[in-house]
Amino acid sequence: MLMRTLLATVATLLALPAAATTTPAMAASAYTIDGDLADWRINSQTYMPDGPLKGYTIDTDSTGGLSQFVSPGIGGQAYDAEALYVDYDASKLYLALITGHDPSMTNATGWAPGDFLIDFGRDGLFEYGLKTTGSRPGTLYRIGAGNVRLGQFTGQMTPLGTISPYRGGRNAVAITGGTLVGAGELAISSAFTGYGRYTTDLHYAYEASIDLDLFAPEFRNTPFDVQWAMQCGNDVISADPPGGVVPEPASLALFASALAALGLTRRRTKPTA
Ligand SMILES: [Ca+2]
Ligand SMILES: [Ca+2]
Ligand SMILES: [Ca+2]
Repeated sequence: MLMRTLLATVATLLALPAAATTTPAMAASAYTIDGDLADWRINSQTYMPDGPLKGYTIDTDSTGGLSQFVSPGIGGQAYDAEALYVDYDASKLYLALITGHDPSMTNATGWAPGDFLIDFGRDGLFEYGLKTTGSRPGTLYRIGAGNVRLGQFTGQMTPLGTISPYRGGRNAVAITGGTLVGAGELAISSAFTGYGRYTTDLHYAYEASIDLDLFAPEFRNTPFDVQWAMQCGNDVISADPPGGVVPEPASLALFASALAALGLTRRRTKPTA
């Protein structure tokens, strides 16, 4: 997907200078988890954030009806994941998602929304998930390989360029089990218009925060990805902020320059058609 790759690359080029100038004092950020993404300072036309977020991915802005390709499946605007944003400060991890997928859908009426999944180590296996639906939305689960629902598409790639380690190379899309760790915050907006290339298309925003203390100490300072998809897996979006949660303040500047030196860039899961 040339456009998809280009968009991700542009995002990286614009984000890296900002990261390089990030200081520990600037790392503190606060978001109000209310489903209103005004505090993320996102350009409504381009989805670009106007600030040094830790990571984000802007996906292809599809439109139209269910026969339109959104990669790896079809589904048009109703199954379009537009952008995923990740930030953190000294105490919390923050997530924001914009999608054309109606959060009120269920697997009986179409496909339910998936959960936010977090892959520490960027090996394709998710260690945590934040529920978006069901009886406990906004709660964090520690999950293993057997605790996820898989999407419909096989042979999907991980951010490292290998096939997804889940059965059939499928994308993980939602939590089916695991151990309840604690409560995060989650807010989902009602439908809104005015975003993206197709300003009359309906969008929905998810906003979440997770207390960093809920993650096991072994994952501190470990690179991680965040992924979301609706439960069919028709459109998958993934963002990988450089570095791990709870960076040590003194290491931040070094960390940014080391990233530049290594040529590390943000990559997204790039499903094959
Ligand atoms: Ca907000
Ligand atoms: Ca769209
Ligand atoms: Ca992992």
